Formats: sequence, structure tokens, C-alpha cells
Amino acid sequence: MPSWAAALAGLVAGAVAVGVSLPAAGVVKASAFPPAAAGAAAVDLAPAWLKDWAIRTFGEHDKTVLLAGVLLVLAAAAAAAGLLAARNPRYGPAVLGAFGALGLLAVLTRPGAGPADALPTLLGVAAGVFTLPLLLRRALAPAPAGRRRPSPGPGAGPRDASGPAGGSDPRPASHPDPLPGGGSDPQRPAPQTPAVMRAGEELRAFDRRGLLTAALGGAAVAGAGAVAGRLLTGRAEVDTARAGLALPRPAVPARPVPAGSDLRIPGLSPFFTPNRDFYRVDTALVVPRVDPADWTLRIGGMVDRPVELTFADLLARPLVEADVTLCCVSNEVGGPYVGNARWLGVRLADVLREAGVRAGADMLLSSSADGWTCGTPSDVVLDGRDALLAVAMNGETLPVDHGFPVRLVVPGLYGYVSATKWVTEIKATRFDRDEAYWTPRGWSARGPVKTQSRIDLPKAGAELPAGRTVIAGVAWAQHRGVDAVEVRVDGGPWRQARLAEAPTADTWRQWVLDDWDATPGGHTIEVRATDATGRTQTAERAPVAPDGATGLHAVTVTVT
Ligand SMILES: Nc1nc2c(c(=O)[nH]1)N[C@H]1C(S)=C(S)[C@@H](COP(=O)(O)O)O[C@H]1N2
Ligand SMILES: [Mo]
Repeated sequence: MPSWAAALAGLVAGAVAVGVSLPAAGVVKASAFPPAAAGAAAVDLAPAWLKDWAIRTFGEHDKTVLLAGVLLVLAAAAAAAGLLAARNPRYGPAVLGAFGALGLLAVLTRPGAGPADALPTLLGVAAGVFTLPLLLRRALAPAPAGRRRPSPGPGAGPRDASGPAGGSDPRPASHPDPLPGGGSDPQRPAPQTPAVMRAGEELRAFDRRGLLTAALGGAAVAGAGAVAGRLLTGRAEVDTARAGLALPRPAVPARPVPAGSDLRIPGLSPFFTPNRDFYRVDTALVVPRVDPADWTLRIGGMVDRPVELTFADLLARPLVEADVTLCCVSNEVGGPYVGNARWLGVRLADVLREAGVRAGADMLLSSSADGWTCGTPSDVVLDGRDALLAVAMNGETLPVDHGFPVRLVVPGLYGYVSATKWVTEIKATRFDRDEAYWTPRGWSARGPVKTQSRIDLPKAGAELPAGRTVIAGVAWAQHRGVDAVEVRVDGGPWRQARLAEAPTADTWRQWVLDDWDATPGGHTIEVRATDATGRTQTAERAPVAPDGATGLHAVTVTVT
């Protein structure tokens, strides 16, 4: 059998394995899909520099790239299983089993995994092990009568390929039929090298059509599995639950947004970032699908009275609306990982006071349904700012990607220390006793937002006509507020930009300078913001790790 055929048989068997595990994971739970679990484990085990590089290089596609990587490794292993099984049928199950064991390890070490999570992997491996020999057998048709070898005598073991055409010949033993039509030729001696000579096999010829039909059958099984898996992953249920939720009215509406908060300049970030454009950063390879009917929030640790809230409990409480700009610590200067939204939720401080956080508990360690953790300073949450257990974003039930049914939002802190999505637990503890997800991975335990400003217009690298040109962007210093933005061109004098209004200090502010007289040639535009404490952002460049980038955003344009 040619090696491509053996590899194809392996690939199809691998696809069947994955295709069978998918609907099984749909029934059990999405994170029990072995490739997803393996990817998630890889994310957790990967060194911080690799993750930072992946986020920088692939941005929001990092998860797709990772899953594709896992599937590629699986495909290579499956092809290898096919090639090896063509030599010795025992090797196939060995390779598939070894990968299955890795998959099991990944699945069972996921946070919240139970014994039932093993099922998709076990079923998948079983399906692969069953399919592979089937395909290999279908690839071999009985050879024409004239080419049959005498059966080995008694005592000659199954390994009858050790003759002159020995099984050690690494070349694929593929031969076209010696005669068109395959008739026997009495003049011709029996072929020295049989059509197929592999250990443990009867003498049979490679049957391309047989293999391809069987492979198509396998592909159909894998495809059907994928479709069934999609239908079963509980996606539909959670989406229905999400769509069916009626949002209660806020007991405390947001501060009115001043008319001049959005300058409505085309190309400038709007004051409110629409949910579909809002950046997404998280470690979740498969977005947790949490049914609000099953959701609870447990508040424990260093508290006097542990509290457990259901989603209905949460909605029955007075809801507060707040406009808060969220940004990511891994946002490069000028980068896209920042957005502003109107959040609706319960004040976290109220719930914490009911639980009675003990003196000395300086950290709130929150966990998500998928086991991510986040350490937020308690004093920040309790100082009266709009720290929310949010259930809605921009007037819409929280999108699944942004933490449905409940997430945290704390103005003034980077997302990695404050904005837990799919939150299920909050433990009052101490920074010297507990560590959140990113801390041992090279990021600071505390992450107050640094004052930053970004030029949205003109775009970097733009070619512009000479004359009066609008320069505009956004600046943020959450909970301190932005007091001034200055712009300079080609290292000239700093000029005050006009600041748009903002309802509170917790959101970004748009800014504009609309009287730059652009002259032909190349120009560099820079921006800097000053927060309400009077501090101007530093021009000194710092990388995103460990606690947020610094430096001035600069764009270079060509004026013609
Ligand atoms: N469960 C969970 N919540 C999370 C994260 C995560 O990885 N898992 N990432 C945090 C980070 S680093 C940021 S910047 C914000 C981003 O929120 P968004 O995706 O809604 O914009 O979510 C935070 N909440
Ligand atoms: Mo982040």
C-alpha cells in the first residue's frame, strides 16, 4: 500500500475520532472536547513570553490559531498512526491510545472537570481505533488469482514477509497492475515483489477505490459528528436564555451623558463602543456557556457571613448603571484593547458589606466558570466607585463573549485585575496569601490604569492632501479623569487639543485639534494627556509587562 494511502487512512480515522468526541462533548460539556482541553492546557502551561507574543501577533484570532495548531498536531499523529499501522496493525491503537491518554490528562485537569468529562475522549479514541484497521482493510482488495502466493506452511508465523521481498523494505510496495485488464500471463514469472507485502497481512493488492470510498464514509461520519456537536454544545440553550431575559430598569440611572461627549467625527472612536466592536481578551478557548438558571455567585473566604446569590437574587436587587471605560494591560501604546460601555449591575460593595469582609482581607480573588482568577484590591472596590457585578452592556444583556451572565467591572483598574467574566466566586483573602492567574506569569499583582492617549485620526501611514487637517483621538485615566490633551507635530511646541465632555472621570474623553495646516512632506504627530491629579503621562517607553505600557502615541503621515 502506498504511504499516502496509509497516511490518509490514519487521517480519516483521526477525523472520525474527533468527530465522535465532539457531540459527546456537546452532551457532557464543551470543555470536555479533547482538542479544546489540550489547547486550554497549552495556554495555561505556555510561558508568559509566548502568550504575550501570540496576543501581539494574532490579536483576537489567537484562539483560532491555537485550536488550528492542536488539530494540526493531531492530524500529524493520526497520519503517523496510519503509516505505522500499515506496517504492524498493533501500532495504530498504540499511537491513537497515546494521544487519547494526553487528551484525557488535559480534559481531567481542567478546572471543574468530573469523571464524565473522560467520556468524549474515550469514545473518540475507541472510534478511531475501530476505524483505522477497517480503512486499511478496505484499501486492500484480494489480488487476482494468478498472483496468490501459496499459503505459508504450518509453523510459519504471521510474519511471512521476511523473505527476499522482506518487510524491512521501506519503500511503499505499490505496483500498477502488470497488464492492462489484469489478465494472467503464463509467460510471465510470478512477480518477485508481491503487490503488498506487509507483516500480518494476506497477500492483497492496493485497492485505491476501496480506500477512497471508505475514506469518504469516514469523512461523512466525522462531518456528521461536527454538525451534531455544534447543535448539542448547549449554545442554543444559553442563547435562548440570554435572548429571553428582560432587563430590569436601573434603580440608579447613569449620570446623563453631556451633549458634547461624542464629537461624531468620522474615523474617531465613538464615545460608546458598540458591543460588536468591543475588544475581547481572555484565556477561554471555548467561551464558557453558563445558563443563568444554574448560575450562582459564592462569596466566601475572610468574611463573617458567606453569601450565595442566584441570578434571580441579583436581578431582584437595585441595579446601578455606570459608564466605564475598560482597558487591557497588554494594550500597546496606541493599541486597540480599550473600549467604553454603559454597564448595568449590582454594586459589589453592597454585597460584600452583607457578607462582612474582615479587616486584613486586602484582596478579592474572583474566579470564573472556566477557572480563571483575578485579584482585586478590596479597598478600591469598597471606596464608593461604581464597582459592579454587571449583567448588561450598552443596554443589552451581557454578550456571551463579554461574560454572560455576570461579570465584574471596576473603574480605574486594568481588566486582568478587575473585570472577571463569567464570574462565579469571590473569595476575600490577602495579597500575601493568594495569587491570581497572571501574577506568576510575569504580571504585576496590582494593576491601576495608567494615563494614556491615542490618535485615531489621521491614521498611521495615511497620505493626506495639504491644508487644514483634523487630528483627533481618545484619552483615558479612569477614576482620575482626563484634564488636558496636547498634540505636537514634528517635535514642535505642544498645543492644547479641545476636549470633549465626559459624564464622569471613569470614561475616556474624545479630543480634537482641527486647525493643523498640513504642509507637503512627511510629518509625525504625537499626543499626551494630563490626568486630573495634574500628572502628565510619561514619554518614557515601557513594555506592556508587568503593569502596562507607557510612552507617547505617535503617527507618521505623508502630505502631498
Ligand atoms: N473569565 C475571564 N475573565 C476575564 C479574562 C479572562 O481571561 N477570563 N481576561 C480579563 C482581561 S485581561 C481583560 S482586559 C478583560 C477584557 O474584557 P472584554 O473581553 O469584555 O473586553 O476581561 C478580563 N476578564
Ligand atoms: Mo487584559
